[in-house]
Amino acid sequence: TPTIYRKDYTPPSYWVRTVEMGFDLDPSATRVATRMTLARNPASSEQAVVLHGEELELVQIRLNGTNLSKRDYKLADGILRIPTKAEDITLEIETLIRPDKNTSLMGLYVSNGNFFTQCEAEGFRKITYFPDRPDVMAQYTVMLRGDKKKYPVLLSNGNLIEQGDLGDGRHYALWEDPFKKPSYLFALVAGQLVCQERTERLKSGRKALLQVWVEEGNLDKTQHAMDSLVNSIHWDEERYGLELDLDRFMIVAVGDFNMGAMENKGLNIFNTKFVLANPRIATDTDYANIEAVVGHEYFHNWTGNRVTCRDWFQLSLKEGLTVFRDQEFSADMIGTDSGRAVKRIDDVRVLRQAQFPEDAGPMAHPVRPDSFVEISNFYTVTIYEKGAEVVRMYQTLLGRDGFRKGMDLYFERHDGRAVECDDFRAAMMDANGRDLTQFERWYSQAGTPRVKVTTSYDAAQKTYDITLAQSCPPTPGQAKKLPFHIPVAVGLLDGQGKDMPLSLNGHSGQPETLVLELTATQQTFRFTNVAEKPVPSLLRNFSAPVVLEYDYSDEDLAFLMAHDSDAFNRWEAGQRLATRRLLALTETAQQAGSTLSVDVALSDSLRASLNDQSLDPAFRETVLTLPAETVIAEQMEVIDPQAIHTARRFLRLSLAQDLRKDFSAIYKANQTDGAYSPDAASSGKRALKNLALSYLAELDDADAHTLAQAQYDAANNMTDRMASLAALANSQAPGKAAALAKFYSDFELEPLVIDKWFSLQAMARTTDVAAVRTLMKHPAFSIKNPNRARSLIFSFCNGNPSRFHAADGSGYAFWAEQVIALDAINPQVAARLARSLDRWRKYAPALQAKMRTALQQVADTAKLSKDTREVVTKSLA
Ligand code: HT7
Ligand code: ZN
Repeated sequence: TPTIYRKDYTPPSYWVRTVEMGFDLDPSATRVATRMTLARNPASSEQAVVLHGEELELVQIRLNGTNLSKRDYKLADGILRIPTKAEDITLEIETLIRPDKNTSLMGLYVSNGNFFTQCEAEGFRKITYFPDRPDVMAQYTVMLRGDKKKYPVLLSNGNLIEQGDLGDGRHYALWEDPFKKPSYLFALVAGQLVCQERTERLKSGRKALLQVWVEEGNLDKTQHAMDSLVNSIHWDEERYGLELDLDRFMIVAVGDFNMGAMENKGLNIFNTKFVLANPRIATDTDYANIEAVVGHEYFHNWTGNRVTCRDWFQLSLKEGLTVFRDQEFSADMIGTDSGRAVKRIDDVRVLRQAQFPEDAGPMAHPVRPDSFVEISNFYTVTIYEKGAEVVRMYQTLLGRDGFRKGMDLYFERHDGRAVECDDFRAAMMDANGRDLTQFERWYSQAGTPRVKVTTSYDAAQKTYDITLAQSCPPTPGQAKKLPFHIPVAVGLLDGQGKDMPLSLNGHSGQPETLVLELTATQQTFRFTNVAEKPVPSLLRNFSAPVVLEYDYSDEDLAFLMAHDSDAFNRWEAGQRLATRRLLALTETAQQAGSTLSVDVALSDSLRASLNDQSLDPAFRETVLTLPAETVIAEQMEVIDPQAIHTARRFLRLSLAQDLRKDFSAIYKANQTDGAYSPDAASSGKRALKNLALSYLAELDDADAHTLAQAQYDAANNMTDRMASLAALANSQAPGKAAALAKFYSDFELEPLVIDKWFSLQAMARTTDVAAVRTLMKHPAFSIKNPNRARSLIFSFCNGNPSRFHAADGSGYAFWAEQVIALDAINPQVAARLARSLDRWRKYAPALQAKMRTALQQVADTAKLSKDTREVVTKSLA
């Protein structure tokens, strides 16, 4: 299979002006009739119309009203080429497709008897022959026809123009999208669905109809998604001056979906996981995720749809920007400074747990990749989360107002167009009169930069020097890196823990945080009038996606934890302290016959934060949460999953012993009485209370069992229920099996809750491969449903490292089996699972050998999708 290179971009030979589509919906034979008008693109030298098509039965092609025979076109390797030089042409194409056999969930497919589409990135070509590339933008009119009883609801993009009966038990609906769009934003939905709707007044005074469509029986789970949509609409009006451009905006939930959701113009299609919520079935995290994903898809309406990508190498142009926007939206919805900090911490955690490893592994790629085999493999944490960090750095460098000016100019210049990441950067530069040429390297160079900091204080001169030195490790295809433009936000704390006023290079009266711009390999910044030797607070609010190295003493870290005015860095100091202990414990755990021990200094610092009433409960919860096993793993030369697990468990147990009384008091003090509400204050209290429960559960004694069981029995919401069930599942509590069984029977009819049930067990300490295999035999398990496969198989392979990396290699053999099985059903989902062994070279030789065998077993499979093949080939390279 060929590799596609960014440098090979060529413009399309023909533009498509209008598309009229007719669908005769039938699960086993849907007829798709397409009529399109095309115009020659003078910028192309190709003398042919080039159309993509996959898994289609071609019934007929007509060019300007004349039937074409096989001699008139060439069809090979998914490309239909019709030689012509004509300026304007009309093409009519009829195809037949089989949605009921479509298990890849790309193109048109059936889920629970209803029809759905997923066209991004290259799914439209599974519906009809078309120039399926994002720079071809056209206006669509869509006629849907189907059985009235089986498919009472017929939806597509844009406005409903007409609907009616066709006699013969069938009916139709005609939809027209007033905006031109690339084919990846096309959507249709048909089936038995019901909706919650409301009319909302927009900033200009116009009214828009908002709908959330779900299967019958789920209407009582749509309120939060609707509220989130309304909040998103008004947030984009206020923060960016962007108004909804349609009279109707629909969200539809589907149980079979490869990703989180899809921003199809005016007809967003969502994984049920990111729509359905009520206190009975959804946790606080679910509520927050729904708000974020509804926001994300809605914000795409401008950043992605109105201005789209020229080619898929530019994917982060829309995804990085839209993730940044949804992060800011969620932060604003919480509203408090402390809430913003917690959100920032959560986002940085994702970056460190998932993106840093990607950037250091065989699939590392720049935010704007140079090549790919299968674009679906590039919907990555680098494109999304690192891309969002890159966008955030513009804001850090230019300020909020400067960033807004850049956004305004971006829309002014590019509305209705398909553009590149460079165009976004140019808009930011030009709107602010700033040279951001070097900033381009954030798009072109992969790898996580390291910034090494050294400081020196001159008491006589009262100067303080901060020297920043940057480097970036090699990544596939990029041995050497040029220096990045890195904003490093710093503050200096005096002996009382107060921010010192900063004067840099003679300029005094600066605020307490300054953004140093590191552009060379090494630079020194001299602060003057520094009255005493400060403790530096570096990379405040995580101002750049880098690894920052500074030789803090334990005392400095405890001091920052207690005093830093930057909440992110208060948290960060605690994480550094804990990481130090965890790495030392891991090393000890690797030596046979050793006993683990830890000093009380960490407990003392954590106790102070735990009991600090001036801090929000949600923030305290983040401080008391130890770095994840995967984060510790990234800091080791050679990863030893068992030793990391032993070390982390040991530290959690010692903290539970040292802070037992404190945790008990916190548990009691943070009860949320009354009706459930997912607001930030209540969910923060629950988070802290459940953190206390999880530490107390480490003691695994009768008191802890009773506490967890009592919470389980009394819970009036899913957050408390899941937290107590997890505590029981990871313990030796006598009631553990009964609680798991009761949970199942109570929620048997709620697929999203049963996903949680599988997932919780997959990640439980006692769950080994044999137990996962047993769970796979459960009647509720199906590998065909992505959510279910993720809840069990992915949760085990990615979320239970010590069991997955069992010394006998049984986890890897299981992984290979599941990748191969999934690949035959759904290549995208299989390729995601294939990523679990990415970092195999980082492990001890004995494990490496077994991982390699498993990877090779997948690679040797004859009929493997290009999705999975790309991942395993790059892993083994
Ligand atoms: N833009 C959406 C991408 C997406 C997707 C990509 C490949 C395969 C299936 C997919 N479903 C959705 C998601 C988003 O970022 O909003
Ligand atoms: Zn997106």
